[in-house]
Amino acid sequence: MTKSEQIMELEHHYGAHNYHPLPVVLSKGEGPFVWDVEGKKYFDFLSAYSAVNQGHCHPKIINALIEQAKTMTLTSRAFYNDCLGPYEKFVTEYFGFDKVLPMNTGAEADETALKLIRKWAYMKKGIAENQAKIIVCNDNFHGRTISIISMSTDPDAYTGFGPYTPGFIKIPYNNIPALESALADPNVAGFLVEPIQGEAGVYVPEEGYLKKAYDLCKAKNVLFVADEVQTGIARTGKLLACDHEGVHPDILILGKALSGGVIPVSAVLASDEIMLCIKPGEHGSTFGGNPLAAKVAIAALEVVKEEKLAEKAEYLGNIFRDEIRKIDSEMIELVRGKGLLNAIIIKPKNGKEAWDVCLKMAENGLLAKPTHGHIIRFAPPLVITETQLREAIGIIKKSILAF
Ligand code: IF1
Repeated sequence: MTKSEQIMELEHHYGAHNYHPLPVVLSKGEGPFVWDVEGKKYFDFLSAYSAVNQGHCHPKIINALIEQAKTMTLTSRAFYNDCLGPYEKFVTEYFGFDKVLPMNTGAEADETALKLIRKWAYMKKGIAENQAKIIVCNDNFHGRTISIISMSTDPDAYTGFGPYTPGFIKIPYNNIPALESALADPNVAGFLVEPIQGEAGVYVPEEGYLKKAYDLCKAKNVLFVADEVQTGIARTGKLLACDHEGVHPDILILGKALSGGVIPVSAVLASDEIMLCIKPGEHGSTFGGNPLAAKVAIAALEVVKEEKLAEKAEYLGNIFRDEIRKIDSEMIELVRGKGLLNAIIIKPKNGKEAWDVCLKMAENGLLAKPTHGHIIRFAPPLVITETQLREAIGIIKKSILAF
């Protein structure tokens, strides 16, 4: 057996089978590249689902991690530490909010947002206890916890995990009339939405959808809550995907690239009016806001500005979509996206489909993964150069035309 096969066998034998990875065993990452255990080099066009926007092992972020790791890694929130306050100031000023509640994973941040919406509903909006409702969109993805999958319309995400958390109203995405009628319910406290639906296959709503949705929520005293775990941190060509429409969400949910993919760091940002609804002892997390996370997140966010990653994503994303659309193949049904969050909808040909295209691209030195069978998401680290991007596009073209 090759070393890759040996390692895949270990995972198969000793690990839960909750994923079906491409048969590639990675061992090194640097910038837009990863290498497998046999030493083969690939362009990483998944970026760990947009967690590695700053590139694998960015020196500035790794150095921040190493320096802090030698000093103090975790205090818990039972005590103060000298990293959290400065980070809280930095990140709230960076995104323009009064306060931040630091957590670790995206799902934890989404759950925190759900709790904040409900607390605010009872303490500020005056909705009767336990009656608060939250509007979510069909085909959403916000994480894997029980309450989050209770919002899901994807049978793979919720089947067999019931009973489900009540209090969610599901409406079609990118559908203003549906939102308008759902907002008629006086017990609605919040609207939780992804500015672009990543898992659904990079579903970009029509221009103006977010702004109209925001305005309708404000007119009904309903919180507009943006889950930017995947679309945030420069991925779509702006610091936040909401910035494309000048929408400042009432609650902002961040994760993934908030740490540059170095360690789990997530955050919920909001105004004092909303955030102070949670009192001491009503929410928390052992690792939330730990010194390592604080230092790593500051470095990761500084890299975004210093290297102008949002501007790069905007410029390179246009090149990507233009060039892919020029490929003359009936397998390419549609190319869509914003910045460097893009997807190709693949039409099966002679029984070959998205998975086969991904295997062929891997053979040719580029890693990407299908979502929902026929859609391939392309999300390289935002540090990729134009030359490297054009080389990667060549690999995608060669791979698709091979069928
Ligand atoms: C998996 C998907 C992407 C997210 C948004 C919250 C979370 C995610 C918009 C939760 C996480 C990850 C989870 C990972 C694969 C990946 C994913 F395919 F599952 F949906 F990116 F599209 N909000 N997305 O995208 O953050 O708790 O994972 O830190 O679960 O397979 P997390």
